[in-house]
Amino acid sequence: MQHPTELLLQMYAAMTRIRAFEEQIAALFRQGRLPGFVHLYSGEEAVAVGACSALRHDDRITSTHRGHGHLIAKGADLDRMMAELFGRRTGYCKGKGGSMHISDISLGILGANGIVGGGMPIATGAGLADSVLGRDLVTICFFGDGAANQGVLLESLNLSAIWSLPVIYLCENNQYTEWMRTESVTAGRIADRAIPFGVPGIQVDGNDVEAVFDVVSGAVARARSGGGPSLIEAATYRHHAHNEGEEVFSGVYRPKEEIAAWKERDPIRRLRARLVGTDASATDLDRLDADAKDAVEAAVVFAEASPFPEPHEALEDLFARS
Ligand SMILES: Cc1ncc(C[n+]2csc(CCOP(=O)(O)OP(=O)(O)O)c2C)c(N)n1
Ligand SMILES: [Mg+2]
Repeated sequence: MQHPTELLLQMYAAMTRIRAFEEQIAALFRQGRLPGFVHLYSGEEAVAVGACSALRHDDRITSTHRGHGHLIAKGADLDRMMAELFGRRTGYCKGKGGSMHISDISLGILGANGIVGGGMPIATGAGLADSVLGRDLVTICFFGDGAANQGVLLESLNLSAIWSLPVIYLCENNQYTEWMRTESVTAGRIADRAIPFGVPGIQVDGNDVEAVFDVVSGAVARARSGGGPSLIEAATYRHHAHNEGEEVFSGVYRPKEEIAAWKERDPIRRLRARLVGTDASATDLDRLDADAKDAVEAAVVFAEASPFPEPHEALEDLFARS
């Protein structure tokens, strides 16, 4: 489908923001300036951005341990994200949650999640609440190929199917579950796990932001109009390690040629090539690249200038209150 240049530029801007954020995090991690674990999303940007561009502002997402891209695509504040990664009080969780616990309910972000598959029941519950309360909201549940092997996916698909819940289960198949090739731990096609439930199961090129946008838009329209859930499997690839610093213990487990071949299909380069030649110029795109870098650098300045939480705050905000 043909998309207006304005939409493509918005998607390009969001994808470059994610890339700039992740590459900055990688550099900070190498310099020993970041406490805690990070799982980076570079290479997979087309999935988060294509999907979130098909949502309304008040729609919802659940995210994963590799969540920065989802959060940025849904509009999360870079300063508060960066401050959280630096463990500062101005962060999303007041510096006490780190990368895998960022959420922003006002933006419909129901949370990154360190539990593999943990977003599935949350998304299903959100869909149930929206359905019971008659709200026309849609929830996208992002998860990985490894998470597709959690039994809760089948429980979630079952409940969403019988109750026609407005939930889209979006699997990011990045070809690896930690340090194992997906085929070595996963039988059959992940999209086919929808079949027994009578739910549409669709595969899409996850490095093509327009294809993701189209497929997710169809699923959103279906969900919003009462047609029920969908399962989408997006093929993609991470440019970085499973977690930064893995080389200390992981050994080499991905062939160099494979990494190079996927980098050739870099989703941002592909969109850039597609955009140059429309009424957008290379200068417009360079400006968006520069804006993304500036925003990320400003976020680092903000984070480093922010205070750490006080010791007496350590036990505050640990449990949700109704
Ligand atoms: C319930 C649970 N089991 C195991 C882990 C350890 N773990 C963290 S990430 C991961 C692999 C996830 O693979 P996938 O779902 O494909 O996501 P990707 O890292 O490739 O984005 C595992 C097993 C965990 N965090 N939670
Ligand atoms: Mg994976």
